[in-house]
Amino acid sequence: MPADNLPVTDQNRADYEKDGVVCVRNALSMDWVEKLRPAADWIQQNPGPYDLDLTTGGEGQFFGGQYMWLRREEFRELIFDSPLAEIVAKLVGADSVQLFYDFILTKEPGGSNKTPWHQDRLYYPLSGAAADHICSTWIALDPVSIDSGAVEYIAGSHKWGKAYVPESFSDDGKFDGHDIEKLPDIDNHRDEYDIKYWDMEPGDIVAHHVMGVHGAPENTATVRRRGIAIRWISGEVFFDPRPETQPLLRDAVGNGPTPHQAGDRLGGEAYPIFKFGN
Ligand SMILES: O=C(O)CCC(=O)C(=O)O
Repeated sequence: MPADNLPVTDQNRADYEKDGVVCVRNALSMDWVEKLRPAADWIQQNPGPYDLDLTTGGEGQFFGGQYMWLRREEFRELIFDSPLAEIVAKLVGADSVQLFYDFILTKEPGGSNKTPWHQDRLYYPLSGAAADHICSTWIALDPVSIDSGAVEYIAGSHKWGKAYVPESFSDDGKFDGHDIEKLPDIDNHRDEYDIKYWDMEPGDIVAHHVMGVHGAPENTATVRRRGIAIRWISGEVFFDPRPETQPLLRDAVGNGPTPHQAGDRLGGEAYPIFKFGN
């Protein structure tokens, strides 16, 4: 799709800058959604080395798959052939973006898993100034409402100037014990924050900034909630396997398809760069 036809408006760019989060409607066509849905389900049924069953209770699974594009052609096409990379470049005002990884978060109906309030930055085994400006695109594969687990974002939290200790999505305490500030108790003080979420149609995306605080309720609806979150870097980042980072990501970057040593610039075939002239 030529750059002029991208669904990113000046208002989207201004909102992303101000709030650290924005919904871009109709970013992907239904052809993409229909191609990705069976691939998403295949991944859930055939978990790979970086995937996680995040379920902590209730009837429906909370599944987290990572690096799907290395295992299924449909996800590779999403990265290489869809307008997504260029949408992100336009949104963040960069002339190139680099893939970090893709992540699917499927909440089946009836699950009791909340996604805890968290900030993504310290899960990532990365350093460098650009690591503080990664952009995530959460693509809806199903109609999403707050009842089915729409992700909620605290507008402006990307400018709080703080990095918080990661929270485990599966409530297993794996990030406890690090001497890093914890997020405040948001749920008991919701009226003190500007919390935003969007009812989404399949193909809509929400882009959020890596320092932005977000979380999601359990899926109490009768429909599935499949979202694909893709992480995009603009600038140089380096492998930094600090102990509080997400172990599977540490393993993927350190020992995965393009292995890195601590201090290496992220690169190689598993971390492709897409160039545009914005
Ligand atoms: O889908 C969810 O429940 C959470 C998504 C999320 O935390 C993310 O994309 O960073």
